[in-house]
Amino acid sequence: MVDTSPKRAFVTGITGQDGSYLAELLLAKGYEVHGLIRRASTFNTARVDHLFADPHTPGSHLTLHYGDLTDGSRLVTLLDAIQPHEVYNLAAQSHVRVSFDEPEFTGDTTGLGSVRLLEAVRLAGVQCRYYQASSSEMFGATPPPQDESTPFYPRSPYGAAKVYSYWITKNYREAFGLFAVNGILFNHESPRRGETFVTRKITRAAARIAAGVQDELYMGNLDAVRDWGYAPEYVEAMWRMLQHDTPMDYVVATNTAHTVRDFLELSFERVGLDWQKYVKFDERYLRPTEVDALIGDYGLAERELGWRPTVTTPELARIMVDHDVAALERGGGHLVDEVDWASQP
Ligand code: NDP
Ligand code: GDR
Repeated sequence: MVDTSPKRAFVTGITGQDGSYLAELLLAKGYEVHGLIRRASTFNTARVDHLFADPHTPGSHLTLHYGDLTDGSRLVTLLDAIQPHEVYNLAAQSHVRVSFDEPEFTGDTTGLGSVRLLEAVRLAGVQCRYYQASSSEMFGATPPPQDESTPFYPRSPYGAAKVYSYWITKNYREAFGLFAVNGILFNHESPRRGETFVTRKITRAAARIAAGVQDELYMGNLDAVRDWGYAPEYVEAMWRMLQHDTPMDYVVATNTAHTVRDFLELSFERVGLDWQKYVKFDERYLRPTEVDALIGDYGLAERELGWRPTVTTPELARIMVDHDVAALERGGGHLVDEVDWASQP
């Protein structure tokens, strides 16, 4: 008998930037989506609230489950109950600077969390395809351009934890025949980017300074070079990796390079300001070891998956600034408004 029920996906990190775009994509494709959320004393689902229908409503295709990547037995129970066709492991302590403050927690979540989930897949006997959110931070000190054969040289507890997750994913593919892939994604941003990552910190400040509600912006290393793409396009690449006939690891990037200084200029220009009048240096935003330059090569993803980016870094800066200006005019629209994020890492 032909199974006509919708495909089921299990997404960790669904409340994050990528998880929310991936959930949108999967729901649009007709999937039943199950997301893992952490229990917190405040609501942490702002990025997916627009997708969430009352579970009592017929036709609700998004279900959220409490759990945590540090709780392996819960992952087994959940996977056994859901029996997903696809598992996307996006959850992580994802802030590089914070990983120097919380190296052990970062290792536990961003590193060991992956093996807990892979073990849960195995122990629950789930027949599924598995996506691991690997990162260009694994390349660290190895000079660009970086592709799938570039050696890893991580420069932070975060990068080191992601290298572990990369290899354990590959090992489960080879040892147990699991269809498991690593997407090695370079920096990707959007209006849903967390407020303490550099692009959003800049676009949000540009909007606020232009509106007269912020006077200055404290920053760290402006010379760092990054390959910044647009998050909604990158989650499409994740999905394509799991639809391919063979499990392989892919770099996802734009193959272009800009400095943090360039991003400041692009963003402040959009609101008609000269960034140099407002930006000040604060050493608290420096990292003990920095990743100087990340520039990807997405050739393999283009050849094998037919994936290519369309949004350039300058266009990305415009999208993000315009969003932050509009949100401010509406008198809100931020995930969190009352905190002085300019003083956060
Ligand atoms: P975010 O920081 O926006 O989201 C991280 C998600 O992980 C949140 O949903 C968070 O939940 C969840 N999470 C954190 N710790 C745990 C835990 N212990 N158990 C369960 N869930 C947890 O990250 P992005 O969306 O930007 O990135 C998604 C993934 O891709 C991450 O693994 C990141 O490291 C990786 N990556 C990101 C890149 C980028 O440029 N954005 C590039 C390359 C890789 P909560 O909301 O409760 O905090
Ligand atoms: P990154 O992103 O470390 O590349 O990790 P982030 O935006 O935090 O930093 C990019 C670069 O900007 C420099 N920088 C600052 N960064 C922050 N956050 N705040 C500042 O004030 C500041 N000033 C300068 C940084 O030193 C760095 O060089 C992101 C995360 O999403 C990871 O999870 C992901 O794996 C990688 O991208 C690819």
